[in-house]
Amino acid sequence: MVFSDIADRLTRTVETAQSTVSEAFFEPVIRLGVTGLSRAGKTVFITSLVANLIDRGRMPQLVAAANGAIRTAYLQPQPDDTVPRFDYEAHLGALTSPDPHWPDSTRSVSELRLSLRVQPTGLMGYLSGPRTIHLDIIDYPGEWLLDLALLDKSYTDWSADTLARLAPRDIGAEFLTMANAIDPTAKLDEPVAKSLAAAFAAYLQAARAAGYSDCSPGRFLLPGDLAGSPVLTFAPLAKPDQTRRGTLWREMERRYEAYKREVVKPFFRDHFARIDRQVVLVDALGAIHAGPKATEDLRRAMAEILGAFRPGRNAFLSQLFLGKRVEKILFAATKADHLHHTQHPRLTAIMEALVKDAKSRADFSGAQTAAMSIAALRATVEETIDHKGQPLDCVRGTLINGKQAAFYPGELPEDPAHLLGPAREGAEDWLDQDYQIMTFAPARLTLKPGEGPPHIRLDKVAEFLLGDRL
Ligand SMILES: Nc1nc2c(ncn2[C@@H]2O[C@H](COP(=O)(O)OP(=O)(O)OP(=O)(O)O)[C@@H](O)[C@H]2O)c(=O)[nH]1
Ligand SMILES: [Mg+2]
Repeated sequence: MVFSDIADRLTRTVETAQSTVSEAFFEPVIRLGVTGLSRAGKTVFITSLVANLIDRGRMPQLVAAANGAIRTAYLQPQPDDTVPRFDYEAHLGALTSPDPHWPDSTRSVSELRLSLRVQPTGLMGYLSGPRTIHLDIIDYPGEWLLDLALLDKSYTDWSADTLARLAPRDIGAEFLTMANAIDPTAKLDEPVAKSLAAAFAAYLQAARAAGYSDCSPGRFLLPGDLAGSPVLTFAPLAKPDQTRRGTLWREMERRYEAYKREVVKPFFRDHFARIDRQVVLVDALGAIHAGPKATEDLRRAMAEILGAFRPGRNAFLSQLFLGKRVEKILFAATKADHLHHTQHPRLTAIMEALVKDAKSRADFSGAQTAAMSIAALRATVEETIDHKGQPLDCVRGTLINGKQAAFYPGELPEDPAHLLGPAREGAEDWLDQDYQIMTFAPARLTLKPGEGPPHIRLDKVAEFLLGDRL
């Protein structure tokens, strides 16, 4: 008895040791990139996705959650020691507090590791026992992907393009007046360089606030610890006939090149090139509300962003990827809780049309893609009201001022071309519709045990992105 007991314990110890060793070597990691232009909904998305993977009661369309294959999900220290941790607890705290509010704007890279303990289904799976899969989620600004285009552009070309885009916009007037008043062939004077860069950064902020998407160089929007450094103290200037050394123009050119080398390339090398699966969040409703110009601008920004997913496009990227590729890309129109569900297919169709050109090229390089309309955190309930004797499908929620309101955003067209056509042709306003948007506060939640925050289609998102690996 005693002997077999010892033998038993011994084998068990060996087994445990073996499984620890094999786990250390074979625990698969999925690196999931989450991006989108500023205010697209990245922080809310990651927070709600993680909360709903930990408590899976609202994830029926995620097969591994519905059939019980996922046993537990828990947060762990992330593997990259120098990347800030995604502040999950603070963001979830904001959304689920008794006085719920949206989390603060983030706009730099951060990371979170969620580990899933999964019992594979089927006999073989049962015999092999549960395994651990790590999901490393990386949140980074979409504006940083727009910066990829800079790598192909000289300072001369970038300046010409940027000035051409800025000129017809009212918000560009102040910077243009300043840029036209200075002499680019004069000797560099640091205060002049500084005030030009500040005026250019102010223009980019104003462009972002006005709903424009082409707000690159990305670090000008939120410079973090690069604020005030030479890599961020440049602005576009038309090329003069003479570009002697030591002149303002030459120094701006040098700093532009330094930005590419010291800021853009390290991001693509250290973060982007390691991503396996990607979500691109798009505030399509916000752009439609801002008007045809903002919608066309969003379409163009999407095309540029998606260029980053075709490594062949750029010699620097091809070298980084070395044949590896992003396996799946999901384009998600966020904040779909502003619409009654009857309009969701229309929003999805617009999303698909927005990324159509770029999407087919990404498909070509082998990535699987999909488009969906989602809400990471559902802040409304649906309601049909009587409007002049006709039923009107609305949503109801709490406004930021605490008042309740029923809201009708307008009817999206069945054919996306009815929006994207006029946008492409440069229309000033939408012809037959006015689209509204409202900022609802997150709803006050009373969650049952095992339930994550309410959402729209986050389970389908998770199934698309992770289902095949669980
Ligand atoms: N109704 C609704 N609003 C949302 C949802 N997700 C995001 N929002 C709104 O969009 C805003 C921006 O969301 P964030 O998640 O902070 O967006 P972000 O992309 O992280 O923004 P930055 O960090 O500034 O780049 C929030 O403050 C909310 O007002 C959603 O699912 N439903
Ligand atoms: Mg954020």
